[in-house]
Amino acid sequence: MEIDATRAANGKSRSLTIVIPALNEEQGIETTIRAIPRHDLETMGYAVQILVADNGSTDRTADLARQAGADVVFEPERGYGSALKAGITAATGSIIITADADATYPLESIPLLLNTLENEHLDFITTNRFADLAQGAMSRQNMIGNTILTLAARLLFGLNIRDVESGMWVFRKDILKKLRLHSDSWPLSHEIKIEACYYAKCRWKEVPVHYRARTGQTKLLNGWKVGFIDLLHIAKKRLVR
Ligand SMILES: Nc1nc2c(ncn2[C@@H]2O[C@H](COP(=O)(O)OP(=O)(O)OP(=O)(O)O)[C@@H](O)[C@H]2O)c(=O)[nH]1
Ligand SMILES: [Mg+2]
Repeated sequence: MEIDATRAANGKSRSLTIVIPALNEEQGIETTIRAIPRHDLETMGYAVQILVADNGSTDRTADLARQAGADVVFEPERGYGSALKAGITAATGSIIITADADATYPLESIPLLLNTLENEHLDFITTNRFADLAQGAMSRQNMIGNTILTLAARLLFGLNIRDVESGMWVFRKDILKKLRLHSDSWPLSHEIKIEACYYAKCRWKEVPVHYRARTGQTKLLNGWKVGFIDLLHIAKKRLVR
């Protein structure tokens, strides 16, 4: 239904939406959106929608996003998970790609990731930032926290994964009906992987990517506290889905 509607509107047979959660990211939002190789993706036959999910920016994030060619969806409930879920729900594409609004994830690699999804008949791709970390891209604290959380997910769920908190995913929208995504905050990042790869048994792969140092201020405050909540959430997810 969605694909047919897109074909009628754009003459394209495939459709994708890039969902970008953003909270006061006026310094990075334009660079992030402009890094999307929209023309190349359209040449590949995709109708492209860029959707910024904003739920509380008090700066020019939304205006700059629209100027750069994105649609903006607003969600009253604050939080990383809440914003992402609102964006994913509003997405018209049959394939969804997520990335932060801070110019860290390699949006120029989207064609490569899509080819991997299509050629290897996958449902879900997650990315491994540790494979190619630029200098200063991840603080020592985040590196330690991410390593502990990844080890917990590997141990508890037997997932062969190296970066359980990566925020860049590529997946078919139709897998959403099989996923139980409860978190409205940071845990959504590992919850979607545990749901897709462990509970829903999707065909998945983790792909190495380049990860750059952030533009603008981090929104991940109280890192150790967030990490502890994440760890509890992973453990709880093993007991109750
Ligand atoms: N809409 C919305 N976006 C959020 C919220 N919290 C975080 N974000 C966005 O989610 C993405 C991830 O947040 P970041 O601050 O980049 O967190 P991180 O990637 O773990 O850490 P650094 O990039 O190292 O700072 C960014 O694009 C944020 O703007 C929120 O409450 N609402
Ligand atoms: Mg970030």
